[in-house]
This record gives sequence, C-alpha cells and structure tokens, in this order.
Amino acid sequence: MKALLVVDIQNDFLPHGALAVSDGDTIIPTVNTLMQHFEVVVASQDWHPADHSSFASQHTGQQPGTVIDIEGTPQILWPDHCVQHCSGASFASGLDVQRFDHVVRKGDDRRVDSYSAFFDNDHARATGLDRWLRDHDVEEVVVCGLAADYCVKFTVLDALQLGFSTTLVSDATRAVELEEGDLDRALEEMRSAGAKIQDHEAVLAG
Ligand code: VGL
Ligand code: ZN
Repeated sequence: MKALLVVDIQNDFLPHGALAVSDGDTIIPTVNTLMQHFEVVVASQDWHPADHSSFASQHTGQQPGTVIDIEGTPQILWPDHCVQHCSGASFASGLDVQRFDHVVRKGDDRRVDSYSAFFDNDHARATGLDRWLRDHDVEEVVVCGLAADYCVKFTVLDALQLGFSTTLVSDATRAVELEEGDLDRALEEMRSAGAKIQDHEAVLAG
C-alpha cells in the first residue's frame, strides 16, 4: 500500500503567515489533486505550545534565524508559529481536509523541536506515524507539503531510514530558504539518501 504524506500545510506557513514560505499556497491545488488518487492520506500538523523552546521569543535577546544550543542540540530559532488551537496552526483553507485519513501532531513537547513527522529532532520520541503506517500495510510513501528544507526533508529522510520506499513530489513543495541554495541542498540530500524526486504528473502516471 502507498500513502500520501501531506506535511504541515498550515496557515502560518502560507504567505502572510508567521513563518511564511514563499508561494506556499500555490501547491494547494496540486496537493488536492494528488489526494484524490491515494487510498491512504496522512497529514502532519506542527503543533507547538505557546512557550515552545524553538521560538526566539522564549530566549532573551535572541532573534529568529539565530542558531542556539538547547541541551546539546543546535536549534534554529523561529518566530512564534503554529501555536496549538490558534488559527496559524489550522490547515490551509482550500486544502481538502476531508481526504485526511489520519493526522499526526508534532512539536508539542516544549523542550524539543520536531521537524520530521516521524520523530522529535533528537529521535528520542516517535510520533506514532511509523506504527500507524505499518498497521495500514503501507510500504511506500509519497511526500508533499511545507517546508522542503525543514519538515519535508526530515520526514523524507526518516521515512527512508525506516525502510519506506519514498518519493518527494517536486512541484507540491516549497522551501523556507533562510539561505539561498537551501532548497537545492535539501533536494540533493534527499536524493542521495535514496528518495525519488518526481513532479505530480509523473507520480500519478507511475
Ligand atoms: C517547519 C520550521 C519550524 C516546517 C516547522 O514545517 O518546515 N519549519 N517548524
Ligand atoms: Zn515548528
């Protein structure tokens, strides 16, 4: 069985959102089309407490974009985003959420960030997505959503490591690009770890 993983298509990652991804909204029609062709669709939702340690606002004198050390792990500081139960954390309007079979919330432990939909960044805690996919006989995942250089990338890398055959949909993702070239580097990292990278037409044709 093949599953579509729809990563973090939430208001705060759309243009005008707290952590806006350029053109993040433009992938929504493509994602809706993809969802119509998959028997299993799982969405992830970045879901932070208001005092999450990845927020620059929690560290006196620090600005978003700075990297600090939190308990031995480097952490990029972000603007406050995807705060639990706030509108920024809601799925984008226009996204066919009725197609979701399952939603995985992540980043709810204030002490550690969770880019991947499978594990917290320190890999100490699983979200339950691996278990859910195996319980539904999923062996292959197709990944789309936001953002290509963070949550999408780490979801793809973990999926590969867990043994799922993994494809990234190149025209159904967009990147934050804190630094120019981050998208290209992320694509190369995913490709060299074993991910297939295809546009949605190739995915639907295959
Ligand atoms: C994300 C940064 C912080 C993402 C989430 O969804 O890519 N990026 N939290
Ligand atoms: Zn986040």
